[in-house]
Amino acid sequence: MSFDFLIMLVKKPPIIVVLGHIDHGKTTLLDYIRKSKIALSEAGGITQKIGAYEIEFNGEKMTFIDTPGHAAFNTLRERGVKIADIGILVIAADEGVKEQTKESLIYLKSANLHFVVALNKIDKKEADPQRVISQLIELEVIPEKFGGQIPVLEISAKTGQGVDDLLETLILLRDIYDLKVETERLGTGYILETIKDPKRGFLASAIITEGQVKYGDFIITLSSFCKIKIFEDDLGQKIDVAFPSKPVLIGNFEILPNVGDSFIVGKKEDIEKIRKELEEKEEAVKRRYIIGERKEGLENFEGYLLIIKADHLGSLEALENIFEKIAKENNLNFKIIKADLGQITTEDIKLAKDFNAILISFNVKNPKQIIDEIKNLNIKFFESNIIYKIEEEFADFLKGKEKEEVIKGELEVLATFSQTRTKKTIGGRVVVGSLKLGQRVKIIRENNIVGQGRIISLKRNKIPTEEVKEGELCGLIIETSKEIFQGDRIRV
Ligand SMILES: Nc1nc2c(ncn2[C@@H]2O[C@H](COP(=O)(O)OP(=O)(O)O)[C@@H](O)[C@H]2O)c(=O)[nH]1
Ligand SMILES: [Mg+2]
Repeated sequence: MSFDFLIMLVKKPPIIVVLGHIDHGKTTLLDYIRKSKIALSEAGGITQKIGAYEIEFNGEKMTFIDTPGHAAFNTLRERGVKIADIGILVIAADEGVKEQTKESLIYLKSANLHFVVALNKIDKKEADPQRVISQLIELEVIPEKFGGQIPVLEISAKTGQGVDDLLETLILLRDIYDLKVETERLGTGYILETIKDPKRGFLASAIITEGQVKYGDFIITLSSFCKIKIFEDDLGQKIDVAFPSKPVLIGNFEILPNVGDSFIVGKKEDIEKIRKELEEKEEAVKRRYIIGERKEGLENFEGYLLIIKADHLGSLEALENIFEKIAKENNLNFKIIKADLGQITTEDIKLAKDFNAILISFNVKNPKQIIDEIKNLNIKFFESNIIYKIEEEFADFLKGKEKEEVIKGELEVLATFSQTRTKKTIGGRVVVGSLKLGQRVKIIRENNIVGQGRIISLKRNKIPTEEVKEGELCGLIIETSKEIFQGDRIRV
């Protein structure tokens, strides 16, 4: 039984986010859709980049989040906020599943986001969609054709092949999952990007998520407010009113708001009250993921107690999902007795000791004294920086398989030369063992592993060689996306 007629829910133009591995074609796809689906001549405007854009396809509107590297999207995600309704996971059909593909999948699943897979670059002769589909099935992403839930489409962001089918699928998903929104109420939304313009003052782009926002409205965020005197769409055209999912440019802010802030339309005299409301909204998001110390009811618990510390709310959410999955698949019992943000504290260590819990640290750098204390007290400690590897690493950890790492070779970086996105040219001296061409290496900075890569070129006295030994100087190219600095260690 639906009460739509009481609160006037209407179909929501879906907000779409494009995710996937670098160079698999996210930007090309966003550009293609923008160029081919915005009737510029009709609008008479010039697209302005405001972090998101709106298109109309078969009479249906939809909004694509479009910031470079999705900076605003990531900020929102780190704060545990979800604005996207549907994800497009772009995978280059010639390269297949890569690290960031797996990361994106973990995010899509933990955020419970509906998504489609776009097998891109289908125009290339190396494209092998069947192979990618097998990889997906291995990752438990089951395409519709194989009885699963996930639409998988072949596209070319370059030629546009399959893009209309993709857009149709997005609308279909909106309808299947019945995404609706309330419009007859005061507007709310999120700040995407902020702009300081010498002529127009403090501006921000935003997405409306509920209700409506009108020219002249007063909007309030936690850190700023604005009587709207500039109100434009992504084509730079003046608008009077904006409904949910619409990306807009808002001007006349008192000071620049923060990216990721939510806003509410209100009255100036209600600022204090509304800010309290906004604070409570943020608190509520936090409370969903942060678990204070839970020491009750553990007497008869059989299984592993976990204490999780992570870099941000988005990670906590993903971790809680991952541990749930590990527990289910391996018939294990986990209970999280604390989940919080930041470094490990002495309180965390005490809690771990008192309850013999496993202390888990994700993507935070802990002070040396803390690590020493953990070792001294023999606390069970699991650390990781790579979300998609946790499942495997944690399984190994539990099996006690963590063998002491044997260092076969290590080089001290004495100089860095050209650094492209994927290749770093460096020079250095071998300080332990030897390094060989083709070996996989870890990049170590201040005793922490900060990245991985492979030696794809090795030269001694400018002459290519297979191996360099302790004490020798050499030049090498490491295939890695990580930047390498003088003083880093390259470890085999
Ligand atoms: N042949 C072909 N090349 C593509 C296609 N989509 C993207 N590319 C190319 O792949 C490279 C990376 O694309 P880009 O959109 O920057 O990837 P992003 O890092 O995911 O944003 C660029 O050189 C694109 O021209 C496609 O469908 N076919
Ligand atoms: Mg890009």
